[in-house]
Amino acid sequence: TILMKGDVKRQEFEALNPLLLSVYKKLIPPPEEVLKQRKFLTHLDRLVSRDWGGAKLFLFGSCANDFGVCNSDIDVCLSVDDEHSSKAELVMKMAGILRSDNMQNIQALTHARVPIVKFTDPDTGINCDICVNNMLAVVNSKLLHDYSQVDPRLRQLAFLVKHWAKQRQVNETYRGTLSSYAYVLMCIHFLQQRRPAILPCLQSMQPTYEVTVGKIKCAYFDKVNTLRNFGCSNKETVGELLTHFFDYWASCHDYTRSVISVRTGGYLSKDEKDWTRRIGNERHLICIEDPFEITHDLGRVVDRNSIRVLRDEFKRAAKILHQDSNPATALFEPF
Ligand code: 3AT
Ligand code: MG
Repeated sequence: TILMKGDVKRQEFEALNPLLLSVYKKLIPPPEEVLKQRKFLTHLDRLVSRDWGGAKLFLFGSCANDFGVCNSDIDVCLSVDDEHSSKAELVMKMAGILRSDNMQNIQALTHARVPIVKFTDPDTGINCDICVNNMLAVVNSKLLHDYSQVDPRLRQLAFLVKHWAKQRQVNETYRGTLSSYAYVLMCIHFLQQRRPAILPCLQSMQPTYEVTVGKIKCAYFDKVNTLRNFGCSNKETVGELLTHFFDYWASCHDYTRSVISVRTGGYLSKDEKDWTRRIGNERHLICIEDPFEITHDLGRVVDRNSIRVLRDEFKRAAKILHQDSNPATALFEPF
């Protein structure tokens, strides 16, 4: 038989895919960890309802969005109706409640852009961050969670990308690289672009879920259990997808003109977003539109130096996946 170019490609991925899937499986939190988290959250919920009438807790971030690997921190949002207190004051009050309950390493970061209180639960060893009235993060976590229910390849791809980013130290917003949230959006966008598409654009479908947070209306189709077969005509494996993901960011993305947009399921131009020049510290060197806060570019933390680091890491990853004899090891090698 004559081996076609496509067949050679397929064979390349046939060896790669099981290796990557085994890395993925090791990253999934085991059931006892999930139980431990639940126990901790039940305790925290009781504490707040006992000591702070009217306050409510919401889970967000990787614990709520289905993209949490082992030993992730827990992100919690405290929702409280109090026009007279600043977020910093509310964070201080929460810190007081935690202190009275003997939580450990309590740090109230009241001057941060988003004030939070960080602490450790001595019973479970869980690290937790609590912020105040940040319901947009709760809603965007639900959006990510709903996307993850459409096709299992999203969670596989995102776990591997997050793991790669942590190992290679390009998941540090304070050093100018991207947040986990940004990486998951990059994965969703990428799967929306495959042909046939693996993910739909939930925000351009008839909304079944609508909430307003401040001035922002969040609406999308969330009956995702009806979409379980959406991507099934595309047979690509996570090995192929991860390779093409890095190919895309290494050599196909138009960094000069393009904005990726999960909200529209496609691309926008920097011109139409007015993201063409540096304003203050926002340089827009890689543009990722937030799905709800659409004036918000998740790439704004990236600077002249870190864009080079990022693009070099994308190229390194792509090269390894195409050429290395032991790609799964080289790809995740600590920086
Ligand atoms: P880790 O597993 O902790 O790395 P994560 O999913 O918890 O990943 P982050 O720690 O980056 O993600 O952020 C926690 C949540 O905060 C995710 C998202 O709901 C919200 N969030 C983070 N960064 C932004 C941002 N720039 N704009 C809006 N929401 C954000
Ligand atoms: Mg987190």
